[in-house]
Amino acid sequence: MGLTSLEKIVALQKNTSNIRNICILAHVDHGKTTLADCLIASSGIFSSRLAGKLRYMDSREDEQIRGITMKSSAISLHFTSDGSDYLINLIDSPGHVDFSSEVSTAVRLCDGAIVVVDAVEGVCPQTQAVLRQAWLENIHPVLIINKIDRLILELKLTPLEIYTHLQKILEQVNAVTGSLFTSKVLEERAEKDADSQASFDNTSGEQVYDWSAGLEETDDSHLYFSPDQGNVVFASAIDGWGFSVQQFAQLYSKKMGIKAEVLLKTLWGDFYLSAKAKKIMKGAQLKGKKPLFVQFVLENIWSLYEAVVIKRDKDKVEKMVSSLGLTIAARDFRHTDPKVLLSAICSQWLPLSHAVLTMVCSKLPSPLDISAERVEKLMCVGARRFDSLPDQTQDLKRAFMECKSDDSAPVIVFVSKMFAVDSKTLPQNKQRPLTQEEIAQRRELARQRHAEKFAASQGPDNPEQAATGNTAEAAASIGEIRKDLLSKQMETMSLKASTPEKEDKEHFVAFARVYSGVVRRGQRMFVLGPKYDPAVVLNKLPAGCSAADDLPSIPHMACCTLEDLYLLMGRELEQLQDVPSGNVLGIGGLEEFVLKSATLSTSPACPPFTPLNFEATPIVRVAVEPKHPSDMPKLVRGMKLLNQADPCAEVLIQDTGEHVLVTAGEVHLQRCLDDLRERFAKIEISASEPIIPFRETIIRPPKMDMVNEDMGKQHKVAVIHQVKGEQSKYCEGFQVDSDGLVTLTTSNKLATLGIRAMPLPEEVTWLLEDSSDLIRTMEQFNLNVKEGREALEINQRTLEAIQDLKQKLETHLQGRKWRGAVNHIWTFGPRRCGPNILLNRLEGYQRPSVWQCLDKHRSEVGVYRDFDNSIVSGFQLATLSGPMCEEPLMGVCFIVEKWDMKTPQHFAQTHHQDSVEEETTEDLQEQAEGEASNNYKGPPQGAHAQVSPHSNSTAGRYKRKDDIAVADCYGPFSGQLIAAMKDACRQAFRAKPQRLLAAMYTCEIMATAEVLGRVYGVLSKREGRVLQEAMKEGTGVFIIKAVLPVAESFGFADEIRKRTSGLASPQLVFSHWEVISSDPFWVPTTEEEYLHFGEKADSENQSRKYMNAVRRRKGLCVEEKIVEHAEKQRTLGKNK
Ligand SMILES: Nc1nc2c(ncn2[C@@H]2O[C@H](COP(=O)(O)OP(=O)(O)OP(=O)(O)O)[C@@H](O)[C@H]2O)c(=O)[nH]1
Ligand SMILES: [Mg+2]
Repeated sequence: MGLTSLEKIVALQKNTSNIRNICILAHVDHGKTTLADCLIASSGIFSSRLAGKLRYMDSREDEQIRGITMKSSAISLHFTSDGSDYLINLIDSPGHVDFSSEVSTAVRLCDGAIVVVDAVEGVCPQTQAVLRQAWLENIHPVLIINKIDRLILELKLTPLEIYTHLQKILEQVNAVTGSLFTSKVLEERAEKDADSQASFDNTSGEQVYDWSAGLEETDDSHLYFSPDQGNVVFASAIDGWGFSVQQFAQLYSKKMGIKAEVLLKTLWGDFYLSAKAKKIMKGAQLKGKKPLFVQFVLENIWSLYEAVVIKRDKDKVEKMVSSLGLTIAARDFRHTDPKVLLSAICSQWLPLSHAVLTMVCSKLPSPLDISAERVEKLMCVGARRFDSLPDQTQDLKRAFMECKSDDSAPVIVFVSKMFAVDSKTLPQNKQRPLTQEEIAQRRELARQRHAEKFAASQGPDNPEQAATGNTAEAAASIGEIRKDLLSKQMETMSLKASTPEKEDKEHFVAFARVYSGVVRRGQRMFVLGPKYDPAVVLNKLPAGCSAADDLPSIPHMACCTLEDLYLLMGRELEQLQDVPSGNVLGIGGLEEFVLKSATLSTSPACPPFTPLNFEATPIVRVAVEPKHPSDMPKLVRGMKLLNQADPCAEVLIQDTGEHVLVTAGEVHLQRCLDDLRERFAKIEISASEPIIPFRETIIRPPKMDMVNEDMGKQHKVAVIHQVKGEQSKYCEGFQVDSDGLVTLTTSNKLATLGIRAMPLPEEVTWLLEDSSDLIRTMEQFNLNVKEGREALEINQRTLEAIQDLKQKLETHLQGRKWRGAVNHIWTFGPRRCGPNILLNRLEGYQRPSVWQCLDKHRSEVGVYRDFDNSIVSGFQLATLSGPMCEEPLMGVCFIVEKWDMKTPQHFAQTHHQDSVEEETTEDLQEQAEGEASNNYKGPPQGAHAQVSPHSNSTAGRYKRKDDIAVADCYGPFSGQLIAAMKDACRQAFRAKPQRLLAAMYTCEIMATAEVLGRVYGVLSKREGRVLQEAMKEGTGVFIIKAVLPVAESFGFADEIRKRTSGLASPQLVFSHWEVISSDPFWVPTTEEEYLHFGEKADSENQSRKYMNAVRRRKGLCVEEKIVEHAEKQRTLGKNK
């Protein structure tokens, strides 16, 4: 197929039913980019000989060098199938976990996905991740089992073994899909039940749930991958071949006279050809016969590989080529590398692009087939219900479903990421080759000029010419052409003049898709931020307004002009005038309006799309600074650009003033730093060692000491002793009892707090950690109610999830200590959604429950006590940075057991006997609150003082004198209470055995038996722990699953790769937080311990090492003995 012209692509863009927006997804190195090469080569963009070598979609230099894709990029291809023309908008995505956010940006814009699986490695962690992502976005997948050549050449399997191996891979993939499907059906079923229960709330008696019922009723056969369904292709992208079972069914039906439909159903499966009966029979395995797939398909391919690559049997190859009816160039036959001949034969016999694109066109949906479920999901941000959206917004669902491209349809566009492009690659700045017409025009011009010259040399009074009368005409036309030329020259000049300025500026192109309507160059659109809410805004805007109107400023909404529209062609961009619905496109000129992603629409009723599902947590952070301090402004600008150009990198300025870059992993970090150096900041920069996050927690008192001796009660006493000893250092005026209850009084002695810290059960901590979104929604609801704003409409599914969370907490928090705890939760922290709990155990204080969103009838009552908020804020601050090394807390429950507020009389008696003035607490508080709201600048979440329900009491006004002065000298009361609460929590925390939690990666390493020992060596050196080791059946490859602290992971992948000569390369994925068992404050106390660990005892203490490293980095004091054994040093000196 020849190269498709731009006009043709533009025409194809209008035929929505023949558009396929697809992405290629897989684990790293399973062959996505190689597959993309084959597909691109088939449309004539480059020669098919280069396919697999060029890796066209890996346009960055570092992608080519490292051999991994780092970003998703799109290309539009023209394909003809069964006489119809199709436009395939293909997106290649990266497979490395560090770039999984790029996969999310690709998946959002597509309707279908090609999932590639390596035939040797099978289903890997990222394969599961991408299948889940495709599932979450409701896009249809098809499967390619790639690298089948490796089974033949590397593993040397026989055709029958290959068949069994392929079957296993299919089973694995289908198992992943199956588990996704089951969880969804069960969820839907629960939802339905909840709905029906809600409608019969009072009438229904006891209900018995039959959870399996939903599964049996629902037909799921279409979901699975099966060669006979036509959604599986077997391939070797590197050799350029691939086939679906259909192709062979058609081939053999002609050859053998068996119906193609019959062959299609039996070619894959336990069927064999009975030579006697000349019939296809079932039960090949039982009877020890060759399955049809082996006999008709695999054996052919296998013998081709054998003849060409293994045996290099020229005659046999020639015979095969002629029997297949192929024509192979003589130079391919002569080539020394047999792979060249192989791919020449295979790519003619079973061209991969044909098999894949035919499957894509027939099995994957067009933009018109978008499902209602997907549309509703896209339109409902967070916990909102679709039917709670305004009517105008709900009407837009139709526009999504119709996907119309006429002018009446509202325009809806989603931008999934912004990517930076070199200004030279922009089509408007590129020097284009001249078109045929332009060349003709120039030729004509030259001819005319020549004629003119000739005429001039002949003289004006040439009688011959004057007589013809043509000169005037010719002169006129020459004049016109000249004018034309002049204007063109002017254009180029103006372009040139503007170029230097343009080159300075980084150009961003939005990676986007049109969901409805037609976008045009110069069109005005609304840019809707993720917090935009049409329900709030619509009534403020005039009906039928558009982005071109002069509108009042609305939060989270802006108006932009679409400056340029581009067709994305891999490494190139082509300029377009308009793009109809259903297409993927690039949009220029949005850098001022869109940071990373956004929704654009001509209708203000359009809701922002749900945010992208990012799988990876950015966890690796480094501080960056310019080599030359004067370059700081450039660095700041560069970091801003980097933030915009990367979907998941975060940049921030820490309290210390450091510029911090947060990335998903080591490879991602490297890429970000390279980009910063070479592209965005263009300066030399230095990056700190990665900053490793830790968490602080407490545990139950251990029963054994470090040498495994029973400790009895001695430890408890030691801890309390330690805390008391440190009292004077940290905070005055607190007491701690033998049980760990800390009592602390505010500086002005008006309030006393009693706080106790308790470790949360592990399950509760994980549960809270996983449910942070739910908790945030809940707390948002509570805050709205508290501040008297309109209650948040929470959808049924979220309510269910909250109910479920509550129930789970109740089951995990069992026992005397936790009785009634769930209903007494005060709040969560840090940031009101973290994995720590504040518990209310105050007698006589019933505050509104945190679970009030579950209480439909608002039957529960309760009033907030004054300064409730200060307690919450103090708790938030305490959990945000703990006493060990100012890292956030995790898994800690603080229990408020005492909160006394002294009356002012008492206060006055004790402090100012001579100025006894009567005053109510309320008055004092009222004033303190006033001050608090003016002065105190606490954390943004609700640090402002709570207005007490009875603070506006009509009690008489009293004179305030010294009392207030005393209160004043310690600062506003609410501030004091916050500080006291924070200190009390910290001391309560210290009264318990403290531990650090380390962030852990999981990694899955594939290694052959020879290098297994080395892999284990590296793992144990880096404190890794092997969880599982299994051998992949029939391959001789071991899969090792291990966990490894993030702190030890830097350079791990490289080290493994080096030690195993590149045979094993691990993928590190953040998995969880794990308690480091050693006590950072431990010192040897018993004789055995001295014997065992020595006097200093720091060799073993991993946790102290980590803690001190963090403290040093943060500039906190570190207790360490620096000079030891001074005598020895002296002796050394003497000996010299
Ligand atoms: N033997 C064999 N090797 C293949 C095949 N397809 C790809 N490869 C090789 O596998 C390696 C990875 O291929 P890529 O296409 O870059 O893989 P990818 O999935 O794009 O990798 P990422 O983008 O980094 O996730 C390259 O060295 C390819 O040459 C195949 O069919 N057979
Ligand atoms: Mg790739």
